[in-house]
Amino acid sequence: MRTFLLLSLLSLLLCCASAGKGGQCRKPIVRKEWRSLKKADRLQYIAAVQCLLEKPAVTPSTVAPGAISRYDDLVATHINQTMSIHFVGHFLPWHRLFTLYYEKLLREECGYGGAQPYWDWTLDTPASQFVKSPVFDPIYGFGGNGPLIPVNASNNEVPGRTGGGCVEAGPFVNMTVHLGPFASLERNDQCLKRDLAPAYAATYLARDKLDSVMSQSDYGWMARTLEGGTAWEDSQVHAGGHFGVGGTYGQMGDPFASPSDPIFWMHHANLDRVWWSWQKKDLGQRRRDVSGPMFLQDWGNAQGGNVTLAFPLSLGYNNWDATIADMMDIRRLCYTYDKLY
Ligand SMILES: *[C@@H]1O[C@H](CO)[C@@H](O)[C@H](O)[C@H]1NC(C)=O
Ligand SMILES: *[C@@H]1O[C@H](CO)[C@@H](O)[C@H](O)[C@H]1NC(C)=O
Ligand SMILES: *[C@@H]1O[C@H](CO)[C@@H](O)[C@H](O)[C@H]1NC(C)=O
Ligand SMILES: *[C@@H]1O[C@H](CO)[C@@H](O)[C@H](O)[C@H]1NC(C)=O
Ligand SMILES: [Cu+2]
Repeated sequence: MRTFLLLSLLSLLLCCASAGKGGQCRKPIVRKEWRSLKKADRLQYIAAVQCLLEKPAVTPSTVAPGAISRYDDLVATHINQTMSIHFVGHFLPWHRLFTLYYEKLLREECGYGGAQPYWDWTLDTPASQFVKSPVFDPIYGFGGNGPLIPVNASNNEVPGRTGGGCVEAGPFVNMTVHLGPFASLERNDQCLKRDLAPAYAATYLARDKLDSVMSQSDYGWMARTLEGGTAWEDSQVHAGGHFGVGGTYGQMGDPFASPSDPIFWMHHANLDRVWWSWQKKDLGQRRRDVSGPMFLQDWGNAQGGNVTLAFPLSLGYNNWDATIADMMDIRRLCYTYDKLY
């Protein structure tokens, strides 16, 4: 008991020395749903994203020739770690850190005054509502679909996909994506593509899917239910947002380069809100509950054990590392959500 106390005290001290990732928080910033933001705030957020797209990268071009902008630093980090941050116990903590860092960059390097917004996709189902989501608005949103590109037999067809070409409207029509597809870190200039799949999205982003995540009693199964499996029919809310927006050809459907689409952060902020909503139902217990494999889909722990609170999380060249323990309580990270599930 005494050792435990000493250790928690020590970790508290450590946390407070590393600016921004913990310590005293007088006034947490409040993450809100996109459509509930004032229009001027939505435009300010989009402007900050565009600012990040223009700032120079910190990642050395020798390791990632395609990392041109400060925004690309994050895409490169995600690409580089894709095989070790998905289908593992630290999937949610790593993405909590990743989204927190993005929010920090928008605020500290691009003058954004608010918090990272989230996209509550349950508000955009059934399928007939999906494309009308305020998130896809061409002025006060991220723009919508690309034109329909027939599927190439060598590609995996997302059921009910409707686009696949370069986004046709909105603030990111002229965005140049430098990285991807997939694991490549080479420079490969492309447009931003979307391939909306409304029926798929509506199935996997619906309230019943969310409820099955929320009703799990331990972290391991909650996280696994949220992330789903690797086949379309095993999809869950995480896949629903990625393939519902990215389909077959959009960056959101690329497990490696998905952060290339600025909608990524809206989706992951909402997944983070799902986790925090779940934690808040029994915070005493759930701010310490973590499990699941250290290695990709190693559910039987054949390659290694489960993660623990001490497990390290890294954002690579962004030089902003943490442990799972640091990510367990958002009150220490100085943000909150206006509403919980
Ligand atoms: C990718 O990860 C490896 C191993 O951690 C590291 O050596 C390399 O510098 C990383 N590259 C990028 C672009 O982050
Ligand atoms: C199908 O896609 C592959 C890989 O993207 C490409 O090499 C090939 O040329 C495409 N084939 C057709 C018929 O478009
Ligand atoms: C995109 O580029 C075209 C051609 O340069 C320009 O006419 C258009 O205004 C640009 N759109 C946006 C949203 O920046
Ligand atoms: C590893 O985590 C899973 C949940 O993902 C859990 O069911 C299992 O009991 C854990 N294994 C051990 C040895 O704690
Ligand atoms: Cu990811």
